[in-house]
Amino acid sequence: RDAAQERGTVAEVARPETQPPSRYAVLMLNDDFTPMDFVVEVLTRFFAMDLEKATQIMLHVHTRGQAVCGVYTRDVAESKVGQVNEYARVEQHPLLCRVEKA
Ligand code: NFA
Repeated sequence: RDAAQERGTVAEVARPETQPPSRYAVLMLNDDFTPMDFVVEVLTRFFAMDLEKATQIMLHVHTRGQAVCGVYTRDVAESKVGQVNEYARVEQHPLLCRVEKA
C-alpha cells in the first residue's frame, strides 16, 4: 500500500503531455458614443469588478483605446464577449469587446 492508499485518496500521476489550457484576454474597445456609466455597469456585471475597479478600467479604455477586462479559458472568454456585445447591441450602444490570445 502506498501513501495515497493509506489516505484513502486517488494518486494523481503527472503526465508531461497534458498542457494547461491556453489563456485568452477579453479586450474592451473605446468608442465615441457609449455612455461612461453604461461601461461601468457592464464591467461590474460581466467581469465581477467593484465600482472603483470598473471606473478605473473604463477610464483606461476611454483614454488609451482599449484595456484587458479579464483573462480566461477560451470558452469563458468567448462567452463573456458574446454576452457583453449582445447586451450593448440590445441597449443600442456601439460598445464592443473582443478575444485575444494572451
Ligand atoms: N469614450 C466614451 C465616451 O466618451 C466612453 C467609453 C469608455 C466608451 C470606454 C467605451 C469604452 N462617452
